[in-house]
Amino acid sequence: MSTHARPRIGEQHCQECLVSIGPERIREEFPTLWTKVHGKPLVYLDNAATTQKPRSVIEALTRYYTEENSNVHRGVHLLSQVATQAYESGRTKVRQFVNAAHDREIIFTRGTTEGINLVAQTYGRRALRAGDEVLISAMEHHSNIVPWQMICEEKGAALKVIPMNDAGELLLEEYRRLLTDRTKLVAVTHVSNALGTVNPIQDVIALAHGRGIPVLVDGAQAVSHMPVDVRELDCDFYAFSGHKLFGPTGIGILYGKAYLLEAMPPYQGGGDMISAVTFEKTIYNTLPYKFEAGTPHIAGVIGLAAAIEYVERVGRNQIAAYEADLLAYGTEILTAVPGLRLIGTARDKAGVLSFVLDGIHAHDVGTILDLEGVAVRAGHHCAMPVMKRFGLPATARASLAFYNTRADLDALAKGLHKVREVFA
Ligand code: 7TS
Repeated sequence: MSTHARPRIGEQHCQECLVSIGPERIREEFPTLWTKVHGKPLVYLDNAATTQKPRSVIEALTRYYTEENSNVHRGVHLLSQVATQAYESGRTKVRQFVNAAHDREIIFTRGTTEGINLVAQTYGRRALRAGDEVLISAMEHHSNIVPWQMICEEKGAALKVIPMNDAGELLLEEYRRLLTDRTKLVAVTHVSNALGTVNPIQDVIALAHGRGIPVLVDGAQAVSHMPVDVRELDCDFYAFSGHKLFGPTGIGILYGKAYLLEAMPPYQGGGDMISAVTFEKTIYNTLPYKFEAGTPHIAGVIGLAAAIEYVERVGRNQIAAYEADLLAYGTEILTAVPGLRLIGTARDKAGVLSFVLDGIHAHDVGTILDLEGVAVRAGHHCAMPVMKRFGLPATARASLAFYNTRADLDALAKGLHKVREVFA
């Protein structure tokens, strides 16, 4: 293992880290990438499920619990003030990261799933009447399907689905046709976790706004791969998870436009979300606290802030460019594996390589790759309707991050040849 005598990323090299330093240098910052599995060096290609954490994130968590642990928004004592300051500056960091206008538009949640449920249960509950419609896409993760089904069922509203083509691209003409006076909300993923498709989210938003319909974007798979600017997108809500952005699990973000969040009822009741309570009536707190009942994941916010700092030091444009090259290389070498079919061949893709091997179940592919040290996900990827659309029970999926290398993809291809040998 490295002794880390050399400077950390960003300490001396601020510009074009990936290009000037190279991914091998970056890999040194991620301790889990050095582990061995089944006696083989780990080749981690399951980044869509969760990403590994750089040392700076781990150290921020340790420092908080070692030196600063205290509850926020409560104490007059010093540690509570320190924790509150760190927590709120984490909010500012997130606000800057997505270029939101105000800190109060940044709500801390447990993750993407909770952010979407929050909007469904508050905005959705207020806005939906019998006969109304919520419009989602055919490539949504279950997190952006089930919360809408639940509230639609309760309200007698209907869930409508924008179809996609065989490459995994949304059919925008169909989308246009599905937008009607009954549509009360559009909820679409920025990047598909099962296919890698990058949706033309700006067009999706503009078309909905043309009819006065708000749009929620599921950004779980986007924020780690590309710059995201919520004001440029003009989305009404944008949800993502810290753990897919090199930060801790259990922390997520819901961005919402202030005027919408102001008008929404609270999600959960409890401490911190109130400004005054009597047995007769409660006056709710202002934004963002109205949506943050109870002691929040303080360490999670601090770790997420460190993760964002790390990603910014590497550079989001550099990450996007590097991963585009990696994806092109991966596509080329996987296509050369006999009997392999890529699922998800959109023109605009992020680092996801979903595939099936002729006559071999995805779980067998995943299990044999695991024995070779190669970690991929095999299954429906919490997107069962996507599997149904392609007539498959499951796919194997390699998903990339900026610490992956061409050597990782070579190891994957080699592993796949092994899989074929085993099943020959
Ligand atoms: N939306 C998308 C597009 C996702 O990919 C995921 C998680 C979620 C929502 C839910 O995020 P969570 O952090 O709240 O769980 N996707 C995956 C995946 O592809 N493999 O494991 C989790």
